[in-house]
Amino acid sequence: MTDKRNLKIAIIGAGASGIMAAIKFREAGFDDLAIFEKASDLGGTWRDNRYPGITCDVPSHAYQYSFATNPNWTRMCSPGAEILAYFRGVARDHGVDSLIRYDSEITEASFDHHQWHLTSTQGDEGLFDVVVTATGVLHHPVYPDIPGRDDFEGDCFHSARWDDSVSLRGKRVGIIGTGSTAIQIVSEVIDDVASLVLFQRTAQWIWPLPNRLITDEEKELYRSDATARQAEYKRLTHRMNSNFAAAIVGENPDGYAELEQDCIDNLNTVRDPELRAKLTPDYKVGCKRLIMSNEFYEAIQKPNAALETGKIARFVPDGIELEDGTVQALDVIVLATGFNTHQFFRPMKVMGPGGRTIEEAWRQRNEGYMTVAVPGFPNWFMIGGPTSPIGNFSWLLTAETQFAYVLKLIERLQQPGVSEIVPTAAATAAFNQAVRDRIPQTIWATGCSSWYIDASGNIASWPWTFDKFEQDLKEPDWHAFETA
Ligand code: NA7
Repeated sequence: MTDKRNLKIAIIGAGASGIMAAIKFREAGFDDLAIFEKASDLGGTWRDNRYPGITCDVPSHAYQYSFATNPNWTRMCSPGAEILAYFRGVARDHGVDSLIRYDSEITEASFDHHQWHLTSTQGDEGLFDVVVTATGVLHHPVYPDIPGRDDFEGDCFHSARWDDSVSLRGKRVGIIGTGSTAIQIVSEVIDDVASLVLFQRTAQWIWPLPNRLITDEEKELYRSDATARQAEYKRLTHRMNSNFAAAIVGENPDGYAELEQDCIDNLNTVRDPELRAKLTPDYKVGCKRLIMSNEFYEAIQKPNAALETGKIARFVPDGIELEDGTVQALDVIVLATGFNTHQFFRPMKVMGPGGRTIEEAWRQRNEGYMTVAVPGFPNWFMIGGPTSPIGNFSWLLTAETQFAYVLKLIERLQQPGVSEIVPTAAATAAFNQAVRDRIPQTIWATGCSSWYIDASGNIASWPWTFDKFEQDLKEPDWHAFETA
């Protein structure tokens, strides 16, 4: 690196993607790095989500970094605390934890004279040649637009803001929402609570993934044989990306038919026809992010469980009132109502050259080039930008793929006479037109609401296979970029 320009780099976010980015930057020889983290701990969504029963919905031997495979995963889909400990351990072992500036939320970024000027909640953070945002997807909790929440006299909190001081044991518990989070909570707490009411607005398809324990023999093998560990990582990521995800985007019809049948068979294990009818979705398998559980249907059939499909009218002091006037009396209400996945790094105020803001650039819709960069915002790169693969893919492999591509762009900035790199408006328009042309063929466009769809109705996920994603991001098309 002696004759190359050493760049001053800011990474925003110390979750899974930010930690990976710092490690990879170091490996590539960049040493002037800072990671800004708004909270006082690392781990992103795994720090924020601590609800009972939390596991990843991607198998652990696939939901890990390719360069730090862990032999000690305890389950097929390991618990959240174990995943958080993994990220903590990797950050520490690679020495990037010391780069994190905690309690420093970047509030403003403005570009001038080839550099980004960052301001955080701590004050002026100075100038950086490059900014990489790693601000995650499942990050901004959505609170339901149901009136009267403050009127409720019991405890009420969002699943991503779990209140550890509240015990559910022996209580009358209400859970709003039927996403992956709610399904995991119900399955975990049903035997502890006096009664549980699950408020369902939309039924979900559930794939019966058994979350088996990984045996001591398997762990021993993975500990002693790094090749076996890598092989398991490759086998699972391939199965997810090439089979499962291809089925979801319409390129593996046999795989899709099998998936659909598995979900139908799973639903048919529900014994009471009335309950089964209520739990039957009216949209296609995979339209919403598919839920993995082989415990939920058993849990919701227990005598102390009830599925409430009546429309919620309001919170009342005693619990929740439905539109027909019935009141469900409750001690604790959990809002498992999901996340705003279209915020990206906002509310940060980002101003490109000439003061043009990201809000102006994204007025119509959030759009970038190849999921990582935005025209008019030089040297600003995103891990997990608009159109990233979010439809039941492994986020970590997505992040690594994006980072490898971004690194090639950043290395351009080390060449003499190059201080800025940015995608062209034309290449970005062509990319997004291709996305819009492909979207109608995907399962997500077949008629359901989901967190893949933004407020204007645009479907935000990569609409092709994961194999194509990896292929397209292998090497930048340099004609799609301008340098200065
Ligand atoms: P999700 O999957 O976005 O689920 C949120 C749930 O909350 C969903 O069932 C919503 O119903 C429901 N919801 C949201 N607002 C309301 C109101 N106002 N009234 C009733 N029900 C409501 O979030 P999760 O946290 O479960 O999972 C997010 C991801 O984390 C998941 O996909 C995995 O990747 C891990 P709707 O379906 O919109 O009718």
